[in-house]
Amino acid sequence: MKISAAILRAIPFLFLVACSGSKEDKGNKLTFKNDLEGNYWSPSQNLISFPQSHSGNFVNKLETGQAFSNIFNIRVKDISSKPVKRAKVTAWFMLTGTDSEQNLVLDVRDSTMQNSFEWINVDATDFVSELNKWGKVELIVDLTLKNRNSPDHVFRIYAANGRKQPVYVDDFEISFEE
Ligand SMILES: [Ca+2]
Repeated sequence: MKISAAILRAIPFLFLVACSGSKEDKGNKLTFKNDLEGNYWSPSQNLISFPQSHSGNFVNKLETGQAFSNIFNIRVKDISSKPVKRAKVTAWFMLTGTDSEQNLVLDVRDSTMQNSFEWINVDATDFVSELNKWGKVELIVDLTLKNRNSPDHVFRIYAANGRKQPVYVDDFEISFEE
């Protein structure tokens, strides 16, 4: 499902942030996690306390006008000095109705972050069939295609919903393989 151009234009300019959350080096796999218990990565106003959180007390609540989760920006050359070949992004989603567009996104941006080369998404409904229950959503991207892993590119990773029925998101995990 495509997110509307208006929403894409509404993405605020975001500075590269130092990675918060954990970075574990497991051989050739580099992993970044965010359980949203703090306002890690590019902070989001859509971080809320939620009794049915997937972890801890906090989640992102995404709906019209509050479309974006906390956002992870990383320059490709800051991931590894070796070429990164594959990204695996997972997050937990809870859907509350049918009027929502629940995307998990890896946006390949230029070095200034102003321009998107490629917007790669997965629709959470491919993974989550029941409303009001948590389901794990997975986006796997081959970074060797289309020059995605050029060292100066920036990967921007987030969840979004620009429609009126709320989507809850928790527990991001991003792994890059060399
Ligand atoms: Ca949480």
